[in-house]
Amino acid sequence: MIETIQTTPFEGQKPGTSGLRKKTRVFMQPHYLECFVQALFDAIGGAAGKVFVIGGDGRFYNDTAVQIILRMAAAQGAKSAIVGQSGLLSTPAASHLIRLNKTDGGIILSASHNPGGIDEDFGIKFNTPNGGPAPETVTEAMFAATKTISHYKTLKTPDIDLGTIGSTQLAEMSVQIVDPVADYAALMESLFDFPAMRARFADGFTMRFDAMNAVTGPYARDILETRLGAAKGSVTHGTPLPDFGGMHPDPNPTWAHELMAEMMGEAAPDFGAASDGDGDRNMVVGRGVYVSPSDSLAVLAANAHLAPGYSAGLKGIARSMPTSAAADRVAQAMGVEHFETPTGWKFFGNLLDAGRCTICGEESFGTGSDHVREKDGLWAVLLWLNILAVRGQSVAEILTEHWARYGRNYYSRHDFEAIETARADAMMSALRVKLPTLPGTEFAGMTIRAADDFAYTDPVDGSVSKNQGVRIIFTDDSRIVYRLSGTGTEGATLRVYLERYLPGPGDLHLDPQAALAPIITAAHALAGIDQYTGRTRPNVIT
Ligand code: VG1
Ligand code: CO
Repeated sequence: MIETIQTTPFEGQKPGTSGLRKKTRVFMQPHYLECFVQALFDAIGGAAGKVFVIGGDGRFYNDTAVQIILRMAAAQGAKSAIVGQSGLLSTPAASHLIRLNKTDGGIILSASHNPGGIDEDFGIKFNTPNGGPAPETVTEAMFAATKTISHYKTLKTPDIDLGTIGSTQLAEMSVQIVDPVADYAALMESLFDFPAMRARFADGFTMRFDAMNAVTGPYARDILETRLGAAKGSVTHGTPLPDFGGMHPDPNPTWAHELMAEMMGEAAPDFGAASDGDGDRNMVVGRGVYVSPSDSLAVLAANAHLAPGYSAGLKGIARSMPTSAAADRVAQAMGVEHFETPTGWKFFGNLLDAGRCTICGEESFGTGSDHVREKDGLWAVLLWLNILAVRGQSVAEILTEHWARYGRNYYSRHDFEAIETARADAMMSALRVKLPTLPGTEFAGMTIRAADDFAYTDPVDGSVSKNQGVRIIFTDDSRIVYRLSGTGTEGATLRVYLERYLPGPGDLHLDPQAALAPIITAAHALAGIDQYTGRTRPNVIT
């Protein structure tokens, strides 16, 4: 029986860099999730007759939210829903199912790399029929709808069983519960040289994959251990838990410290990797060597032709603005286009759909290709494994050869988390006001060539996105970028992105923090970080 529930709008239901993220208890308030879901359906022209993919990363409230969304979809007259078993789907697997089944989009429950649990974070995002994150026009329409909402529609029915694969019915809507892994694993087999990788594992190649108790565990076990023959136990923290077992599922050296310690230790395996809450991020580590995400993107792009799915070469390479220019050098050498987009995967969608680029990446441990419309953590790990299997070299050797050929873009991101929003805003405003006066001035012995607030005009549809981060570029192309995070749920997070290019042949193996020291000094002085935020040091360095 369809029910219409009267409600009033909630403040602040504004999607950020990737969906709406709030504290879990905020989402648990009566009508809160329902209001956003109704606004979402209204913003896309209703759900009647449509087919949606629904699933999430298994964090606390995932199962309840899936049931709420299913009831609401059925009440709006949706035709059917494709749901991952137990409500689980990684973000890239959801993107694939949306495309494979030619659906009208999907709803993914995740706060991605943010911690999970009743006192941590929850989130919801909508992906369009191309499988990619909703573009800004759509998220703006959703936000507008949340401000005027007066009622929502749902069903008065008990929960359905999400644990059994097969078809079931929710009022007039059919629900298909599917294996979350099968179709995704088949897609990976179609792209990569599984026999070569299997042979390398059979030869004694060792790896560790830290799933951080998040959604990738079942995918990694099936693909790495079962299909490729990595030793049992290669996947650690492989069972998705509602609170991620207390881990912060952000695959970077700070939060994936167990993996880092093993990879830097004496008995390190050949290869290490970790992924985030919803499985779209990856961190890659060789024995004794950390691979920065910007370098990973460049190496993957330069070697992608070694995998069957990319043997025809790349159409182009895209990176987010704060990501280092290492990938641009690869594109230039290949003679293909390269693009610089604002932060957030949604900006790659048009380029991928238009066939202008094949591989994309962000400095925040995100890499992916035109196989789906999301970044894809396991995909990146498999492409690395494919390259390692074909080249028969170590991660360190591959990096060394890469830098010798292209030079090295030393790179680091410094995060200042949970600072007071008012102070962060004041710092950014003061910086923006100063921008026109900066070119020609000197900081820490370096001269500024250009200073601006990044604006992007989408080359496919002409849409313009402004205020995407402050860029300070020096005469030697070294760079500082300042941005405030759009995924946090507490206070503000200041991200400072630092880059310096050294062409080689010398100085290709410096400690990045040492190589970047003058840029770091300039970054603090220029923006007055210490004065505004009260912090002299970042709390996460990647
Ligand atoms: C961060 C990253 C950005 C990424 C986004 C979503 O956004 O910087 O590159 O696309 O998270 O990733 P922000 O606004 O906090 O800098 V995920 O894996 O958390 O969905
Ligand atoms: Co994620």
